[in-house]
Amino acid sequence: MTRLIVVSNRVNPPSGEGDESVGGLAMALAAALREYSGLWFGWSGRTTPEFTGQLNIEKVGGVTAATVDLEEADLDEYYNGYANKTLWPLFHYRNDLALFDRSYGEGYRRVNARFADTLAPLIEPDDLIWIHDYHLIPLARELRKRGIKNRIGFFLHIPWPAHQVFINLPRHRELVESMFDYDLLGFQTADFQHAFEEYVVAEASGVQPGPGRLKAFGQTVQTGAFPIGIDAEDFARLLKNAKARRMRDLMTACTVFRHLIVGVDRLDYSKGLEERFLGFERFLTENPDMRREVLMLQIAPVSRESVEAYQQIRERLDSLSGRINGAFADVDWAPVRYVNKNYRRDELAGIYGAARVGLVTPLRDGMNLVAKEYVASQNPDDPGVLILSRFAGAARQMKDALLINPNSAEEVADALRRALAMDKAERVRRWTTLFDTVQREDVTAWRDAFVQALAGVRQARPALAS
Ligand code: ADQ
Repeated sequence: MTRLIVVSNRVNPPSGEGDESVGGLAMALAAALREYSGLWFGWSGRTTPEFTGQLNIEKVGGVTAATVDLEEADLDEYYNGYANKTLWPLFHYRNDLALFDRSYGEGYRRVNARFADTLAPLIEPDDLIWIHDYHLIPLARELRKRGIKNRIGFFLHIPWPAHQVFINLPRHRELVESMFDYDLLGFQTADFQHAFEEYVVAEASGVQPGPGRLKAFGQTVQTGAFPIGIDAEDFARLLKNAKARRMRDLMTACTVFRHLIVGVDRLDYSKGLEERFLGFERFLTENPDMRREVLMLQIAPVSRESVEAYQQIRERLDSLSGRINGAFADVDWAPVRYVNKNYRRDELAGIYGAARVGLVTPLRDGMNLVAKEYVASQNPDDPGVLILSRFAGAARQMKDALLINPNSAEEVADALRRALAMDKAERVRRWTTLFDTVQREDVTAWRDAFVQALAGVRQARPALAS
């Protein structure tokens, strides 16, 4: 029987049906793994003085999780280094923040080789292997070197940058060459897929023998766009639970006579938080009559705190939220509520449900699930308005949102005014189309499309000589 092996940097299966602490993606992958009786492999989140390759195997909520500990140096060079200080900023068009350090590249290759050493013995001949994200791009190459001939697919959760941006990466050709050891390469949107293909044609004399087929480096891969979705049905269920209802009531109570504008993002410079605050500040300046009618809630849990660029964005946001409140607050009202906490999924659903505007303004984003979660949480009879950056992958599917350029404070301010003034008929019309897409192109459709495409590619490729 065909098993599915999912590989990602972190492994976090939910502990059971009612576990609302993990994200929707983890839920969907766990459901797929239960269906295919597969295995989820990755880093344990723990460090050890010396790498041993010792596997920790646990059954969590019906899913087998196989994890391995890494050394402190692996964490510095592979995770904080190459993944989060080199690839993440570069792929999000922040070449100014990208750090290129030989030790990072070495750590990245070393950890991918270590993962391959540990994973290879677990693989059976019929297994489908699905590798996730920028941390693990060269993993297929490492597995092929160890004689693995199975079908291997890769899905990139973040953008694939334009050719001229990507070539800022030292040894970019080597990284792309390693991607030709996959059978299937999945991107969030056709734009990212085409940017990848364009690079291969321009830099590696690639040819395209047919739609979604790309030949270079003596190999042929299949490429495709697989826009990730959310579990919309699950959101509808969550909205009915007691925690979600209590949170919704709480938020409604603190915004009596006011409209709630909500943003929910990991605290990351790619999410456009600073620009969002500046856009909101401009809205307050330009619309004195509407000032006391709004409250902006920004939820932004800190992430990647050991990376300096993340410490800096945190300081800037602390100062900016203070400045806006200092300038506009009154004895009974402050315009910005800025919190750095994590919430359960049902609590988030309740918060989204109480918000008249969902403000999702990343400067670059592979997809952006928050935009979809906001839509899924609205009351169909009186829905709120989604304001969405045109630079989020989600903008490709969500054309009935108010699409804006997040770098323009003017556009953010104008969209806020328009959203707050929008009549119910227009809100319902826009929301109905958005919700239809979110529901149809959900996480199960994404997962099944990818797994079926991978299962459909030709069987067995020759292993590489190591
Ligand atoms: P992220 O960059 O993390 O994901 P996003 O798609 O918005 O971005 O997903 C964030 C998730 O975290 C959402 O499900 C959201 O609900 C949750 N979250 C955010 N703040 C939270 C809080 N305070 N408490 C609890 N949960 C919170 C990467 C890519 C994206 C891509 C996804 C999936 O960068 O572009 O959409 O992977 O492929």
